[in-house]
Amino acid sequence: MFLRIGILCGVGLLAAPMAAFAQTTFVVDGKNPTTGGHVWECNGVQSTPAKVGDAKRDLSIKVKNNDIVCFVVSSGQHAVILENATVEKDKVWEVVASSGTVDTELPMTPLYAAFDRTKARRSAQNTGKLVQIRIKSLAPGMAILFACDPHSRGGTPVGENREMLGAIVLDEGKDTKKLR
Ligand SMILES: [Cu+2]
Repeated sequence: MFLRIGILCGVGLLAAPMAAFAQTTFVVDGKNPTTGGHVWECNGVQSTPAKVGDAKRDLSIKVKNNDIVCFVVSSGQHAVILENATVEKDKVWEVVASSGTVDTELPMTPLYAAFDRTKARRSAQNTGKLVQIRIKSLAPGMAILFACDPHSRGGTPVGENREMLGAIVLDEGKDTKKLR
């Protein structure tokens, strides 16, 4: 009897990805690796030092519209910064209800001078589950830039060669809406 239930569950799992409006959840994990430093990691890929405001980043997460990006912290303390939050929120992406917030302005200190303070907003939390966003209308060539408070601030010059910078870009190969 238990075996039969197992088989039925298996069939259900196989059928799910075939749904017309399949939705994938990407977990972006803030952590302090044992090798040192601080990273965001998604599907085994870790962020490497990059430039605030520049979309050229090794951690480039390919999503399709309707997917969920879930920012969490498994070690250390890291708040996610959405670098262009005020212009993207509710247009390019939206916060999943009751999943957290990304409304906090960055501190008015020179450490954050590389960010556009009129656009950048950070999550309320810096440990555990931070916030989830649903991708609404990401277009080819666009990038949702994200960073960490505090590990993306500072630098010499400020904003250069910073840790925990990533991008969310459109997976054009998977976005069936674009192919039709
Ligand atoms: Cu961090």
